[in-house]
Amino acid sequence: MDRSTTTRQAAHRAAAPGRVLRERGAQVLWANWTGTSTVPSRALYPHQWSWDSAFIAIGLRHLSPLRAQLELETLLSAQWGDGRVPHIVFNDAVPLDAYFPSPDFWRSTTAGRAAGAPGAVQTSGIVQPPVHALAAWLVHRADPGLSRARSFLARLRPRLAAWHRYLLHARDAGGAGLAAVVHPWEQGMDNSPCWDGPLSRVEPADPAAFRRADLDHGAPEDRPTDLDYGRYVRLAAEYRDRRYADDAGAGAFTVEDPAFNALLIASEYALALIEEELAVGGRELTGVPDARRMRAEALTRTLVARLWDPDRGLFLCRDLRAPGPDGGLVAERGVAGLVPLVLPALPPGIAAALVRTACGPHFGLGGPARLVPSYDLTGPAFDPQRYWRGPAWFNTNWLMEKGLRLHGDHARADGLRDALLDAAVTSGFAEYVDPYTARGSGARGFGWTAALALDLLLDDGRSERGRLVGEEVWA
Ligand code: 9WN
Repeated sequence: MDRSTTTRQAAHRAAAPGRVLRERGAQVLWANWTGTSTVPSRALYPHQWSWDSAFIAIGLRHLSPLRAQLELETLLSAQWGDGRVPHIVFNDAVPLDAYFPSPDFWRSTTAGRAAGAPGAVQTSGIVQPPVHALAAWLVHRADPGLSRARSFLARLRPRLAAWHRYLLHARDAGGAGLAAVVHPWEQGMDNSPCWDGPLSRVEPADPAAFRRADLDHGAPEDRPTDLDYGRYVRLAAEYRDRRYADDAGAGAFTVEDPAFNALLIASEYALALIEEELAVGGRELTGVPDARRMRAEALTRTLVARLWDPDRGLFLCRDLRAPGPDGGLVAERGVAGLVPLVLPALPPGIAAALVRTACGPHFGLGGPARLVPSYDLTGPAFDPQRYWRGPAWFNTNWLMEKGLRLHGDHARADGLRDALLDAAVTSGFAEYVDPYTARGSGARGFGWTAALALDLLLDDGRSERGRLVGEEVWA
């Protein structure tokens, strides 16, 4: 066999897993596409979710830039008048009992009227992490010609700006400049042990007053407990009954979270790029992008001042309802505390400390853990199977990959990327996996798992294009 034949065969072997991932990942995204957006999972989550759609658009842009644009347009067309982007946009063709809490629980068109909920579509009244400007910029970059022809960024920009304004003003419950979440579902890592303390003050709703639909599709040991659900329902019902008003001090659960705020800051940088792109040929946005970048840097300093724990070497959540004038930091190590690694203006000493923490005994990256777990491997509440109490999730690992690369740690980023691609395919695009074994749990054919694996496969950050996109957004 000549040398060129063996080289060709080796190249073929290396390309094969990529081909399988591309085909199967695309199948998941096509199967979950509804015509205007993508469901996270046909069975467990049969509507449109906010941060899922942003992550899904980031992967979808490689397969269909048009669908990726539609995904974000559909979500943002359900934005409320006060700027909030709801965490669920309901599909009225789906039966009411397919998901709980359903539209008749949230009652957005009546209870949300004062806050400007849309009349034509039903939504939830809480939010999720603001990954949308970041997604919009990456989607634009995938096909700038199509984006300009459809005025994609011009139409989205005012909505994205209003969304960030809402978070930075209406949600600044602590008065320091960071956005606070008022429900664990808002932060997206629903039953993280970080919430056990803040949630313990919430009286659970009567279990007879609601029926969980998630247990029709998910194993109870993979899902939050009934006690957690009772508290989620109580918090959401009280917010609804206050007509979704963001009166500082009203809600029993009010937390500043490092991942939520880091994603807001990353999206501020992306919005600056969007404004720069739109300013070409027009004068109305001159100076705005620079002001936005300065704000992103100032917010990074505030994040460090409010949430950095130098002893643990990671960011913590601040429970604004804990005793004390400024609440208190929650002494639990969650992956949310590592996510600020995506920020370019992080002091170098803090970025280095975050990488050490990720690779140390609590998160095990490059050691016993194949993927970064959602919670401290040595923590008292660690459970490798239960939802956000230990399993590794693909969105947080994708963010860690970006953060490692941004701070120049390409070897670790490459290792994490390869582990993520492998776990995505072998688990059947599971919602989450055991961090040690990568055995899948939760839903299969999960939207953002497929999308973000495709993104790492097709725009791996090592190509010239990947580097350019990454540097523009994150540097
Ligand atoms: C509540 C859709 C969502 C994700 C969240 C994840 C899970 C919902 C649920 O599913 O939350 O919003 O019913 O458990 O925790 O991050 O956006 O995929």
